[in-house]
Amino acid sequence: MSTSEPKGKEKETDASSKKKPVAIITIGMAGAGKSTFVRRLNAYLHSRDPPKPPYVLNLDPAVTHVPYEANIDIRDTVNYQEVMKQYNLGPNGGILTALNLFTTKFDQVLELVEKRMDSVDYVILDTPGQIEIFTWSASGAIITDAVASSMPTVVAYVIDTPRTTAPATFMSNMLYACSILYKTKLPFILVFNKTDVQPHEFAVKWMNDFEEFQEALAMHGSGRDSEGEPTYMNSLMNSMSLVLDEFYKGLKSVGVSSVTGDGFKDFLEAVEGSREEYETQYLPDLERARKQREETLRRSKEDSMTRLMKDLSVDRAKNPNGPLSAKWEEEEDEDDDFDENDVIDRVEEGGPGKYIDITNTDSDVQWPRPM
Ligand SMILES: Nc1nc2c(ncn2[C@@H]2O[C@H](COP(=O)(O)OP(=O)(O)OP(=O)(O)O)[C@@H](O)[C@H]2O)c(=O)[nH]1
Ligand SMILES: [Mg+2]
Repeated sequence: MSTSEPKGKEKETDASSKKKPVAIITIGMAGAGKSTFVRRLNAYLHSRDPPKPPYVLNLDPAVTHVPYEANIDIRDTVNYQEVMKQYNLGPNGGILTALNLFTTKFDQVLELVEKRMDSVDYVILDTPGQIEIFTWSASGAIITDAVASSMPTVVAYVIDTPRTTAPATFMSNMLYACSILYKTKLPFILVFNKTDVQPHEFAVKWMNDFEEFQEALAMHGSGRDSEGEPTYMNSLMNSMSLVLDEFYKGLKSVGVSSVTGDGFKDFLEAVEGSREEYETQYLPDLERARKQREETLRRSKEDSMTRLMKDLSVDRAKNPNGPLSAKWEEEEDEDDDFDENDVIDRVEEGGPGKYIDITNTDSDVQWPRPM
């Protein structure tokens, strides 16, 4: 059953159009439904009255078919197959290197996004299938920080609900979410996807009441070894559930179906709530960290200058003609064997989020590829 909102039923606040757009970074385990979620969110925003076309970025270099029209697509800048060949890499190393190469051009991405700041309300980022490539790489951190310093940003952690009904799987997924939250420190929304297959009420129950979760744990396995003692795994999970209880307190969670469109209204409400959270919590922290960094940098610069001046005076005393004969070495042409392209906005001419509705068709749509 689809509960996607009919046109014209939702009230829009005009004030929000004057605000900066919110960036939604979609993260989740492989196959959790990130790309389908981005496709549905894109369709949902287009169907609003008035339409709110988002600015969409695909950061997955290895995907062969993107089910939405991305404004910026990493595949236009870096050829992942070529990277694998040139650098002798396997698939994951290839994706990671492609992302690293793209990150070196992320200033261009931000420039393109900034050009559209006034006309879009949401900037959506779809990340590579292998979650750790984005969450545990330097480039993932650089991209996240760069986006979060330019606009309100929220992490949408997409969960494959039918695959997390087992308490142990649920817990490992939540621990992963927890580690991303503490790493990025950004407002965080747990998105229980695929609710058309498996409603997410069980997860809400487990998050609200850890005794319910412990009961589920006990029911799921015997939880006791041959001598009747709780198994190591069971004790560990029981203690972990207490830790996670703290983590759940500051979290928003919604259930969605990226196939039927169910729950997307709730998701956008959670995003608006996260904007406030970003402004009241993340921004002041960011400002504090920036000041601290600047201060450290200033001190280290002063320190280096003093040492440099000292060294120069010693050199001059030793060799008065030295500086006159010093010559810069001629700059060598950088001969990179891998050729990257500049970042392009695919729909620069057509306005933000030029959109083709493919949400109700299973046909294999061939997206136009830039030459
Ligand atoms: N029933 C159902 N299936 C879904 C839903 N969302 C995604 N799927 C299916 O889940 C599979 C994976 O979806 P993707 O969107 O490719 O997932 P992903 O996280 O982007 O995958 P990778 O980028 O490869 O990690 C596809 O077969 C989707 O059709 C949903 O809400 N309901
Ligand atoms: Mg994907």
